[in-house]
Amino acid sequence: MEGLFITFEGTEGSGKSTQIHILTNRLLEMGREVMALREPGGTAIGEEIRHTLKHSASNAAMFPETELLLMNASRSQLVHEVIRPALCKGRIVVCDRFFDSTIAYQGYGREMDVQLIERLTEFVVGSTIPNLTLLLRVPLEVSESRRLTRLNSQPVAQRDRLEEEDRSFFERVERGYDAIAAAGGTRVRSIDATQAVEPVAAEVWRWVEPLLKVRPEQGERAFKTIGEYRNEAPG
Ligand code: ATM
Repeated sequence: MEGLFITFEGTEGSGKSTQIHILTNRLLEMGREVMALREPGGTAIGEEIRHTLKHSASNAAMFPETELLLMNASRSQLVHEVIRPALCKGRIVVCDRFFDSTIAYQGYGREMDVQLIERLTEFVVGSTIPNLTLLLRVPLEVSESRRLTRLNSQPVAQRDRLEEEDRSFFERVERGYDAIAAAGGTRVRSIDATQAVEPVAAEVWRWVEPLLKVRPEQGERAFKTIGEYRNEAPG
């Protein structure tokens, strides 16, 4: 039995958490087995990495390369420990951010080599690729005001290194999401998240519902087994 893998993407203030909450509750009410995860994080190891990336007292010295590798270290743990086993059991996995965030934030935001990031992603996730990615779009001004409000109200101990970046960084992240929307084919669906919560939830459901109907019998398999990789490996 194969599960369904759905990711949410977008900048601060796009309402991802609210929409993930609404969607997972709806699926649970239908009697589906659902797991809601987040990146970076989602495992004990991943949550420690998340703390290092975002809140640790010494993280101001972090280099972009370190950031890229830590994002992927957290992802590797999540894929192997949680996502693949859950999909194998036929569960629905809903994840707040996945590899598209690395393209947007490290590729475009940090201006790192996108092709290198794609190769690294392939190494880390293999063919554990989301069946559907919902990209919630809000203008830069909306995410900026949400981010600045949070920054100014947070105790110093809870400061978030990534949210301290300047406007030009987040402008580049937006351009990254534009590129992901343009290149993502039918996997990536952009939703205007400036609308009220309910219309956005209805649009989310419009994309999710048809995938529920074709699963598990007719759906594409989300990933290969380790054994299949070994069989394909040269030599
Ligand atoms: P949230 O869980 O609050 O979205 O924070 C995660 C942060 O990590 C978010 N930062 N901001 N601003 C996006 C960032 N991030 C990356 O830079 N690369 C990644 O690959 C992922 C998964 C997240």
